[in-house]
Amino acid sequence: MLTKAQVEQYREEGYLVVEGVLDRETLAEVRAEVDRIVAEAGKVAANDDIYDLEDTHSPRNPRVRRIKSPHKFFPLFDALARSPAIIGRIAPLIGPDIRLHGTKLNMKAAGYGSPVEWHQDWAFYPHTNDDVLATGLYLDDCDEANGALMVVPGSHKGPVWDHHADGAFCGAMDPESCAVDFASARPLTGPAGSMTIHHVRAVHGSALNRSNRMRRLLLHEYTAADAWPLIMRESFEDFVGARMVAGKPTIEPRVVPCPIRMPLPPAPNQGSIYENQKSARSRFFEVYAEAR
Ligand SMILES: O=C(O)CCC(=O)C(=O)O
Repeated sequence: MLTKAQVEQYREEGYLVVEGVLDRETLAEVRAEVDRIVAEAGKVAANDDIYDLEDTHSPRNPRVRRIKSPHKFFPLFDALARSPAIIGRIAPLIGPDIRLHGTKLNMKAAGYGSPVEWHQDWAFYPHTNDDVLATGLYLDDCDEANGALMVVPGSHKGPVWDHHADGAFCGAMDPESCAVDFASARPLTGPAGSMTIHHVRAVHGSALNRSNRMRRLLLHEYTAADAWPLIMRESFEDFVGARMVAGKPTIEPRVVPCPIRMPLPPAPNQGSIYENQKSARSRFFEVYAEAR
């Protein structure tokens, strides 16, 4: 389900955009479920297992930044993470035996949706090999104005950058001390229903949504079954069972030389990348408070 040119682009540049992955009906169904979940956010005052909230959230004025791990709580999202439309497109990149690492739905609401600072997913969850990637389904048409995901091409072949500040993990690169040409970053734009794919080592981030349009991105993180995490956070039964979305598990990890930095000691602010990044030394993207 990917052309040879798409596979080559992924290998060379570390990212892809594939249009038309979600058909109109599925898109409508997913959007309706998201609206339902967001409508419930008025009942919560603080971050919990499901909601990651904008700093400006209040029960009266609900502002959801992320729905965390939607596949764990809502069957529609579990089914989506296993769907042939996605698995068929990533198998040519990481092989037929595939494990789901995690899911998250970043909302980036119109007018104030938070930026995500430059980072590499590899800095959060290093594995024994880097046949690991994330897909992102756009639930809205996405362009640069509403906060497209941006990837620095070729950065997946480079170093793993320091994601620490003041002696602890902060989930963000320091834009002032990294030798990365952020100006070369490509915006991954596309109509609703498109899917982005980025390599686990690719440097990526996204800006504040200053447009009057939402930008919802449903991210799925997948690994080759023989890529074992260097920090195991979930049960072995799940690891070889429910989290397998295609093919067979193995207890023989494939180990390849890759640059690694451990995300330790843990970030002082826990709960999500947005919380982790609050302890970053400097920011690249403007935030809502400054934009007003
Ligand atoms: O939502 C985005 O634009 C970026 C998401 C991302 O990189 C993350 O949540 O790790």
